[in-house]
Amino acid sequence: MLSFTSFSWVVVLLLWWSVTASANHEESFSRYDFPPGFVFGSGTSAYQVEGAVEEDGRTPSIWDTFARAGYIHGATGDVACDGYHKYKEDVQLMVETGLDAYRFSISWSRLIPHGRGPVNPKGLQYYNNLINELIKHGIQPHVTLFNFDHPQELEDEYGGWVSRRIVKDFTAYAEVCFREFGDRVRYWVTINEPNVFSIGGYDIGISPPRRCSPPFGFSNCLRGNSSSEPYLAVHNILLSHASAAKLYREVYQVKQLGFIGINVYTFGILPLTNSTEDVVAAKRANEFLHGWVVNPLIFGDYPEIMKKNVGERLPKFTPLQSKEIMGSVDFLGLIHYTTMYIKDKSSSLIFETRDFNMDMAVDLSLWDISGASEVPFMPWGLTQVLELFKQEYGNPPIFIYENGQRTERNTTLQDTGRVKYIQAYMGAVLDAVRNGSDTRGYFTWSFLDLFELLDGYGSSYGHYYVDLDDPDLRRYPKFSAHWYSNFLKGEIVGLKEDIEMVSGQSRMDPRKA
Ligand SMILES: *[C@@H]1O[C@H](CO)[C@@H](O)[C@H](O)[C@H]1NC(C)=O
Ligand SMILES: *[C@@H]1O[C@H](CO)[C@@H](O)[C@H](O)[C@H]1NC(C)=O
Ligand SMILES: *[C@@H]1O[C@H](CO)[C@@H](O)[C@H](O)[C@H]1NC(C)=O
Ligand SMILES: CC(=O)N[C@H]1CO[C@H](CO)[C@@H](O)[C@@H]1O
Repeated sequence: MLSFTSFSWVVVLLLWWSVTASANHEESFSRYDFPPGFVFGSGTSAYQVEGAVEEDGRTPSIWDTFARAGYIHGATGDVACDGYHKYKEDVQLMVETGLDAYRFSISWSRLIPHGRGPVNPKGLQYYNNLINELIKHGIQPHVTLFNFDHPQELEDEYGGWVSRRIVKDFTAYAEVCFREFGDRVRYWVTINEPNVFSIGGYDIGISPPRRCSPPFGFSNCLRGNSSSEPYLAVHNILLSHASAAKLYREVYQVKQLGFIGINVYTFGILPLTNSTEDVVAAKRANEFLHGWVVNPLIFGDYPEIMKKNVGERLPKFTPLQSKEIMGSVDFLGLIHYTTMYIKDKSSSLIFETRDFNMDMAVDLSLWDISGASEVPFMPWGLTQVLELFKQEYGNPPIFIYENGQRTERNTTLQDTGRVKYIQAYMGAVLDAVRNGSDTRGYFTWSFLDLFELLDGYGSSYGHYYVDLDDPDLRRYPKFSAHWYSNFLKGEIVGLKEDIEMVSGQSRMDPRKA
């Protein structure tokens, strides 16, 4: 039963990268229906795109260790898209696509190979080159400092995010980035998705650093504690974020005039039935999944229901920490792919040994993995999330930093399903913006077909197909690249004829033949 509960988390995490489907949001709009200055972009992350993992002084991150141990069926980011060498070519594709902005992350172990101490001049040069190339072409860099890939040395030395020692090292790393790149980078995200990172890496152990404890783990974790470490990791992440944000604001923001935020993974959440239990459970799921990260940033503390259900395992903020965390974001980055139904499972609270999911006390087992690729997508779930952030959290500025559709890799360049998905979700963002949400940008995931976390090269979200059989890893635009490009140039999308054209092409998709 306990492992079944954890099994549910795998379902959720699978959905994290496996949403595909069809829908028909028929409203037509163009980018000019969004507020002036609204930014459209696309993203990647360091380990997923750069390759060159042993080049020019970079040392392994926890993702290198995990992938090389074979957990992604042998796939690794050793070469990935070779973005380290092909950045100029890729920026050229961004120019052709017409992106306003590009979201990427910095590899901590490329910039500071031992986690702290000397900066690697070659790493510095690479990110300077990339940033300069973007700026030269008028593309805004949006930079994430931590995208799941801290240096393996820090994991070995003190356990990475489960140790308070990481606060100092992360802050020093962030300072190097602010100091070296902040004259050109105005949008900083400290940490990507602490909620998903902790559940995957510290509760069920299906992603690095692969810490977990029986009966919750999926792999035989060598260390960890699924009952307490997910909470500890998020706590240290929040303290690290607050520390870096404080430094940025006190020393750099005044002259660099940038903005700092954090990313949170969000689900649209609906009660399975209208029973009081399920409605309350849906609210609880919101508090656990989103409030865990966002409440401390907005209100200075974890949600009451988490304190109640998690008890002593939930670390506490001192009054000073609470004060420093509260308000430590200029904006929130949201990652969003899907909506899920919530069924109450308060019965899990009678067990002494619990993990995050049991503390949340909801039953996620109704998610069907086999049907995942056919789940109808629910763009209004994103409108609902944006409404929730507006109403519960005082309408902070928001960037949607990831949204996109998974398909199998290399089935076709005619990714018409992806176009329908993106168009529908953009429409959902527009609905929220029209009702007052302070959303300021929308970024698709991903610019290229890259090394997908947990799935290697088996699936793709990209606008550009990367031919892995070609030694030059040539990039080919998919239909969604052309479509996005036209949208970015001001074309109206969502017209009836577009949809017919799109569905006509989708019938040629071999998977549906
Ligand atoms: C996990 O941590 C909790 C709280 O510190 C402790 O009570 C429990 O015994 C630990 N479990 C394991 C498997 O180490
Ligand atoms: C719950 O109630 C609302 C409003 O009455 C209704 O629209 C919806 O269909 C109900 N949902 C379920 C699952 O019964
Ligand atoms: C629009 O915003 C108002 C004010 O926040 C809110 O009461 C209302 O529910 C929102 N409408 C929708 C459809 O979400
Ligand atoms: C490895 C593989 O399946 N390659 C295919 C990718 O898609 C192109 C275009 O459809 C095919 O020509 C390749 O054979």
